[in-house]
Amino acid sequence: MHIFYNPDHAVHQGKLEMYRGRMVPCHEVPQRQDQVLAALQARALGPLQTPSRFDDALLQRIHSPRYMRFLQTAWQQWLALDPANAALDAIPSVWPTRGFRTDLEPENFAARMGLYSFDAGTPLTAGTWQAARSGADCALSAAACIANGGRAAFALSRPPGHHAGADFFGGYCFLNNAALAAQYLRDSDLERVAVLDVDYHHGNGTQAIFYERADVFFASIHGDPRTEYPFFLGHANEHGQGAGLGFNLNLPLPRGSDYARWSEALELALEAIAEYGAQALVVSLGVDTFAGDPISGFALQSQDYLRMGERIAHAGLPTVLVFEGGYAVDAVGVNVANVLQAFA
Ligand code: SP5
Ligand code: ZN
Repeated sequence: MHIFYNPDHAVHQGKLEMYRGRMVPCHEVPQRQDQVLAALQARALGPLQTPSRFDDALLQRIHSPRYMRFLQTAWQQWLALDPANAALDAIPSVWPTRGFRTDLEPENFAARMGLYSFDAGTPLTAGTWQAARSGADCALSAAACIANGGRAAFALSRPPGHHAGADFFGGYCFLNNAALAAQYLRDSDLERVAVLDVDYHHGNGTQAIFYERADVFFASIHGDPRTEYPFFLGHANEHGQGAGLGFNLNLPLPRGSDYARWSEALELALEAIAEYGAQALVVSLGVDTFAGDPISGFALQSQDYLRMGERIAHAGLPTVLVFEGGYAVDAVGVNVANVLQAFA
């Protein structure tokens, strides 16, 4: 297993996120990645590799130029409002909902924050761009490794990516690492790529990016959006659109689901991926399905991640795994290492 990580991930360290009328400490903390790194090193799962630097043009295969320009310059704009903002994070508070225009980029900074986001739980910090950029480089490095004939590579990147769309951030995500990896594989010789999203939360960003495409199949197992974040996407009747019709599979499950229930959905997802004839697989590997996760509602145990890894490996595809959620800091390392160890 080739493992790529971005050592500078900790420059993105949000302070507070909005929850029920209060600002509460961020769940998506640097310690998450440190824990996974320590667990992987303890088990000697493979060499740790520093990611290569990829061209902006590769990021723009997924993300819009104006969104990337915004992310890159947002912190400077935030400071330009008031130098005292250096002590605070930037958080959106106003959004263009139905009937508003999104074709024009407002001049006002708060308005631009809203144009390019969908929640108030994702602070933008001084280091956000640097960390997201180097995290994307991890995913692209892992994809390049597979495109060059590797069997499996893990992108241990922070911040996560699967909620980020072509031109919006949210759900602790800024650049869609899994989508970037899938696109990189497509731009190599591989004609059909599948993304399997096992994070507790529906990968709305990844789904939206590939929704009208037949060359990337998206399958996701997640908490039912009728009760679970991100609420507004991830239902079972979303099958894709236009050329993409039939290439999107959502498997929402009720809160409380354990591995017996969860693994039935995994069988369905892997059957669909096999039937599609995928030539490579990208796994959005969130471990917030863990029973002890502080913000999620499934009941998987640490041992279950061994079975998960074994079953995904059994698909027999060249695979890029990308780190997503998982907020039980004390268990996140063991759970991710279990998936990777059993996979290998
Ligand atoms: C990548 C990923 O897993 N993103 C998840 C984003 C979820 N954001 C909303 C979480 C709501 C948290 N509620 C706090 C409960 C505090 N006890
Ligand atoms: Zn999640």
